[in-house]
Parts: sequence; C-alpha cells; structure tokens
Amino acid sequence: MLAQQIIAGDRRALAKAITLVESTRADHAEQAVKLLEQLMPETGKSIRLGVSGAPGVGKSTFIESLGNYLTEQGHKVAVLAVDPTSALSGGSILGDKTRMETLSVNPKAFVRPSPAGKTLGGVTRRTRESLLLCEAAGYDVIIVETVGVGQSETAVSDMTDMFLLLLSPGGGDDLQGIKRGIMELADLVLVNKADGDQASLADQTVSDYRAALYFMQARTPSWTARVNACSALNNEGVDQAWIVIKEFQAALTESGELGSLRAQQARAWMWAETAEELLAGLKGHPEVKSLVPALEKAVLAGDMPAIVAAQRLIAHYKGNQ
Ligand SMILES: Nc1nc2c(ncn2[C@@H]2O[C@H](COP(=O)(O)OP(=O)(O)OP(=O)(O)O)[C@@H](O)[C@H]2O)c(=O)[nH]1
Ligand SMILES: [Mg+2]
Repeated sequence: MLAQQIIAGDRRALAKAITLVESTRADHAEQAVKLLEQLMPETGKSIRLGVSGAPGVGKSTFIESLGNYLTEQGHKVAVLAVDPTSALSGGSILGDKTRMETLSVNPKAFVRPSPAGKTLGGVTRRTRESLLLCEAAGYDVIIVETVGVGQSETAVSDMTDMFLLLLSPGGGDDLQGIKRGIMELADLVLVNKADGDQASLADQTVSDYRAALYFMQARTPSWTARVNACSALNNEGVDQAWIVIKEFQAALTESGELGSLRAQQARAWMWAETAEELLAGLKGHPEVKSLVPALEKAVLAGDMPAIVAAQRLIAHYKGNQ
C-alpha cells in the first residue's frame, strides 16, 4: 500500500516512509526493511550528487539555485542532509527549512532535513535508505548536502555518484579548513560567491585549484576533476555546473564505471550494515551490558588489555545469545 503510494509519487507517503526508516523502533525497522525490498526495482534511476563545503560557503543557496533550475527543466529534485553536527549537538543543517525557502515549497522538489541520530554512522545509514526511497518516488536528481567539517564527506561520497565541493574565493586549503583528503574526493570544485568585488579573486582561486588538482590522482580513469566559478546567489554558473554533472554521468556510464561504483558501494554498505547490527545486538544484550562497566573501568585504568576485554564481551555474547 505505502509502496504503491510512493511509486505514484505521493509526497506524504514518501515523508512517512522516511520517518519509518529513521525510526529506532524495532517494528518500524522491520516495516522499513520490507518496504525497501518492495521498492528495490524502482531505485537506481537518479543521478546522486553529494554537495559539501565549509559552513557558510553557500551550499544551501547553491542547492536551491540548482534545484529550481532543474525543476524548470522538468526534473524532480530531492535534497537530503547528512549533518555531523546533529550527531554531536542535536543541531541540523536543514533544520531551519527557511534556508531553502523557494525549493522547499517547489512542488517538484522534496527537501528533507537531517535526521537526529546518535552517531554519524546512524545518520548516514538512514540517509542512504532515504535516498533509495526518493528514487522510488521518481526523483531523478538526488542531492545529499553535508557540512564540510571533515567527518561526513567520505560517508556522503560513498553513497553518491559525484561529489561537488564548494569553496569561497581566496585562501588555500588550510585557510578554508578543507583537508587535502576532501579535495581528492571532489569530482567538481566550485568556487562560489564569484560576484561583486570578489569576482576577480574567484577567478584567481579557480586557477590556483586547477593547478593544485593537476597534481592530484584522478579518482576514476574516465574523469578528471574540474574547477569552475559560480555565484549561487545570482544564479550564475549554476547551469554550467549542471552541464559538467551531465558530462560526468555520460563519461562514467560509457566506461561502465558508474555501474561498478554503485555495485561496490552497495557491497560496502552490506558489510557496514552487518557490523552495525551485530554491534547494536551485542551492546543491547543484558548480560553483556552488566559486564561493560567493570571491563571499561579495567581498560581505562590500564589493568586489562583492550583485546582481552573485547574477547570477554564477545564470548559472553556468543555464550548467552
Ligand atoms: N555574494 C554571495 N553570497 C552568497 C552566495 N551564495 C551564498 N551566499 C551567502 O552566504 C551565506 C551562507 O549561505 P548558505 O547557502 O546558507 O551557506 P551554507 O554553506 O549552506 O551554510 P551552512 O549550512 O551553515 O554550512 C548567506 O548569507 C548567502 O546569502 C553567492 O554566490 N554570492
Ligand atoms: Mg546549509
């Protein structure tokens, strides 16, 4: 029932399904798994984009501009958030929906704020499943936004086809708090805020990053990272970014890399899910739980090697399942 409604593009049904996926209740988890199984044949038909960058660089403004541009062209756009700060502080990148004012009321767009999760792993796990639900609902461009503070970028690049990194004009990697490892993830670097008196500085920054990327290892044989300028605020360069995204999609489709990338992502996901479930089962086990304080105390005090404590926990779990 819910599955059919989602396939028919019912937004309320989609929102309900995502809530189900995000729920920590066991019965909800069971329903969510069944739903995902039913919807599996309807997934995989979107381009999955990750968008990252330092706080305030203009991610939300860019996504809003790109999203509205794409819906005008007949696309259906879904925006999801992975928010490492919500795992730590309970905050949310998109918690304040007014920050994508026009896109969140656009009937051809679906904007979903970040789920409140305890761990970053938990948050991203839900986001990946939500992404599949959005595909089943017919969204053909899915954008996953994450704030670039160095924790969530890898997770987002592991669930998307293409990774976009936004930078501000001027400054080097370190000045912008962008680590080299994150630069290396980028398939498209956009120097945003290329407007007003920052326009020429933005052009210089584009040249600097083109030079820097020239010496970096390409992520895939069929694509070399690009660097462009844009002004999300003035809707400039956003259409050009879409052209590059389409070129990326065509190049990786033609080489077969898009298919193998997604297959590998799914396999990695299977193991991540297995590990997380097993650990949750172990940690939730009453017998194991009662052992934890003494073992942690002994490990903290340096009285017991960590591996001994770990093996004792596992032995107890296995023996009492
Ligand atoms: N001049 C100029 N300002 C911009 C541009 N894009 C965004 N801004 C401004 O930069 C500020 C931050 O923009 P957001 O889109 O909220 O940035 P964000 O990266 O989503 O920020 P967080 O979600 O807090 O990490 C806002 O005041 C925007 O109006 C741009 O292209 N040019
Ligand atoms: Mg934002």
